Amino acid sequence: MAVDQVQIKMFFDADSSTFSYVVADSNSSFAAIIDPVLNYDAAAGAVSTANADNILAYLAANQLKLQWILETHAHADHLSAADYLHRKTGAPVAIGEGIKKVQQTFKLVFNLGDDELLAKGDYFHKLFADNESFSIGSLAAQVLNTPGHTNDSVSYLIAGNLFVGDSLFMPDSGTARCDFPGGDAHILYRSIQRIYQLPDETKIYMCHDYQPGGRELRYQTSVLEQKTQNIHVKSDTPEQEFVQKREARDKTLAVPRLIYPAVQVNIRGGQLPKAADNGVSYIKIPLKQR
Ligand SMILES: N[C@@H](CCC(=O)N[C@@H](CS)C(=O)NCC(=O)O)C(=O)O
Ligand SMILES: [Fe+2]
Repeated sequence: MAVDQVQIKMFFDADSSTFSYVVADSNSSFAAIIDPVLNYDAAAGAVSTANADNILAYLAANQLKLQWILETHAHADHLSAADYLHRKTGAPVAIGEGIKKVQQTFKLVFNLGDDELLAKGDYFHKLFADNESFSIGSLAAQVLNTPGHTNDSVSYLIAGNLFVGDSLFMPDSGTARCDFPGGDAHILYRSIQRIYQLPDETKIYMCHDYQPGGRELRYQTSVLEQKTQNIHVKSDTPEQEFVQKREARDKTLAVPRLIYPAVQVNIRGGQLPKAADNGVSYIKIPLKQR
């Protein structure tokens, strides 16, 4: 299959420094959306859909038919627009089956009843197993489990293009944090070794870029560039050295600004918590007394 059948369009949410993508098969006009962002004004508790509507406008302008809404993981820093896009298009929302573990963890954190969350992959239409194949029109796609940042992190390999979520950042930023519940730097190291087994020319697409030193925004790199230049983990970096670096950096990071709303919505596939009897949906914040 010719790689130039793949059309990749990047969308950037400046508020959370998140990249979303539309990946389309130019032969069939079928497309997938990866990691769409729902706009959220935390102070007002207001969600809106400017980002997602922008993606829908791109699909319409290019006469693309949405076949999949793919999440690389349950994000902790922004809300997902997956459910909004599902309601608009009917396309299924898919994620790695590790979401069950993430749901189990946060079901306890937020004290959710079975009527709110069963933690069995509910709210998602498709749970991918490791190595599972699927297609976007005539494009072959494969799911690689790449946990470590979260339990449910996967990478999507689509015709030589790898969408890694937060398993890797651009080489000058290294990797994502591993200090969320279920995160583990040892496991992330092994996931990255798995990515480094792919052909050097495999293109890698980021989910975030925080523009270290104020440099220009970058969202694409390659396996070779990562193996030779990643500041946390090159091809010959020992596991222990990576783990030490990663855990030391994690100690310096603040809790993401939107972690509570993001996780509560994203473990439900982007649906807001079920409305209370007054018709209003609420986000919970577990309080700690220090
Ligand atoms: N300041 C951002 C941080 C977001 C964040 O923690 N991002 C995760 C990925 S979900 C990460 O790995 N960050 C690494 C870093 O900031 O070095 C926020 O509050 O939203
Ligand atoms: Fe993340």
